[in-house]
Amino acid sequence: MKSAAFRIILASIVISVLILAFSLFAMRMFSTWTSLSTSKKQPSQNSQISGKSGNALQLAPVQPDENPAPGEATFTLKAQAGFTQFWPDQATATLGYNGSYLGPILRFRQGEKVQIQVLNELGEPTTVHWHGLAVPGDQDGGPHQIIQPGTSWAPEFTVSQAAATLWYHPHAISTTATQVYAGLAGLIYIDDPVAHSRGLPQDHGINDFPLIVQDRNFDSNKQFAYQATMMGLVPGETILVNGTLDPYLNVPKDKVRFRILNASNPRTLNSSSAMAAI
Ligand SMILES: [Cu+2]
Repeated sequence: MKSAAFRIILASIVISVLILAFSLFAMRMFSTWTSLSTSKKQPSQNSQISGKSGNALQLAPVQPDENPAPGEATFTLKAQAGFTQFWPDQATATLGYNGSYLGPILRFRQGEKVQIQVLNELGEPTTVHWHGLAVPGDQDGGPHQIIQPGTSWAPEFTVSQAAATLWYHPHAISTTATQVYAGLAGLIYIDDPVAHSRGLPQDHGINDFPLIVQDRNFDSNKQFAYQATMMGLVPGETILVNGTLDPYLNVPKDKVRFRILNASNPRTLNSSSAMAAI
C-alpha cells in the first residue's frame, strides 16, 4: 500500500510539471502571435494615408531671377486673364500673374537690390502692392500707382527687413476686390541668415509649403460668382487651397513648414480651418 501511494503522488507531480510546461509554452506562443499581429497593423495604416482621395495640392513655382549679378535680382510679373480647371467638367474664367490663377513666389534675400517688371495685360487698370514689404511709398503699388492696360511699371527697392512671408495683390480703387477674387495674388518670401541658422525648413515643395486659402462661390456654369450685398461680400461656399479644389498633400515624416495665407475676400479663418482644408 505504501508503494502504491508513493506512485500516485509521483504520477501527480509529473502530470503537474507537464501541465505547467505546456502552459508556459502556450503563453509564449500567444505573446509571439500577438506581437506579430500588432506589427502587421502598421502597413495598413500607411496605405490608408496614401489612398486619400481628392486632388494633389498645386504649388506655385518660385519665379526665376533674371539678373545674374550677385546681390541684385530682377523678376517679371504679367497680370493676365485665362481659364483655370478647378472642376473636371468646366473651366473657370480667372486672372493670374504669369499664369491663369494666382502668381509665382517672389523670393528675395535680405539686402538684395530688386527690380520688378510688372506688365498689365488685363483689359482694365491695376496696381501691384507688396503687402508687408518695407519700401518707399512710390514703389509700394498703392492706388496712386495705376498701371493702365497694355503698359508696365518697374519698381525698384532694396530688401531691408528680416526673413518673412508676405504677399502681393492689386490695390486699385474699386477693382481690388474683384481682381483678387478672380485670382490676382501671390506670395513673397524673404530669406535671411538668421532664419537659415535656425534650421527652419526652406526647401520649397519638399519641406516648405505655401497654403493660400480662399473661399469662393461658383455659379451653375462653374464661373466665379462675386456677390456683393448691403451686408458686404457673400462668403464663399467652396474652399480652394493654392487654387486646388478638395486638395491633399503628402509630406515627409520630418519637420515641415506651412506658410499659410488667408487670401479670402470676406471670410476670416483660423489655423484649424486652414489645415482642415487639406
Ligand atoms: Cu494688402
